[in-house]
Amino acid sequence: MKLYYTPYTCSFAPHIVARELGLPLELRRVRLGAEARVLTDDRDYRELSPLGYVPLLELDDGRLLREGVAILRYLGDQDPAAGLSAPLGSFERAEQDQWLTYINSELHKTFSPWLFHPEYGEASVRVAGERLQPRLALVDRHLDGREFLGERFGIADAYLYTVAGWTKLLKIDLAPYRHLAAYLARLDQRPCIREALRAEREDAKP
Ligand SMILES: N[C@@H](CCC(=O)N[C@@H](CS)C(=O)NCC(=O)O)C(=O)O
Repeated sequence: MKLYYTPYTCSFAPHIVARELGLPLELRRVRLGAEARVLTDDRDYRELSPLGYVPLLELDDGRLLREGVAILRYLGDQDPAAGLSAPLGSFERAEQDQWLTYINSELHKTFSPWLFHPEYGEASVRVAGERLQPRLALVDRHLDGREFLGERFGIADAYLYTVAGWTKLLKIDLAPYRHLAAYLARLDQRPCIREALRAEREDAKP
């Protein structure tokens, strides 16, 4: 399988999951933007992903899967026994979907104007900042007394770690969200997360 990715973006979440499960994954780095390119072979990335965004998963038979949540679920389901993807039909799975959807639509997309679309302008950055506060607070309350979003580390944790980690890039003070801050610090130490980070750094070397 190939994962089309860009360092420090949401594509880090499926990268973490693939490593947690020991799935064979080739990294294909993408330069985002109006003229998005696959850097390994200087290919026009929009031929693969028409809107030019990561992540994108390419299976060994050439089939393509877009959308981070779908990719996370697909990867997690490759090894049900590992428990990263909750069992089909269980309430736990519905809760996991609840978090995946929340992270995608309420957190990830609220960060977007800051990180990837400066053209949205100052006003949208201010509004995004205001919208983010209650959304982070909700996650923070949930993590009070919990190690992970669910009973164990799962695909939604890989996504939350990635997206909430952008608070560091943007220098958003996490002091009001101490449970979330502690959660991120714990996951910073998780071996597969460290390995994924190292692999993306190595891959970025000229
Ligand atoms: N709906 C997509 C959105 C993915 C997305 O926003 N990716 C960002 C990186 S985190 C991106 O590639 N942005 C480039 C752009 O919008 O041009 C998903 O959830 O996978």
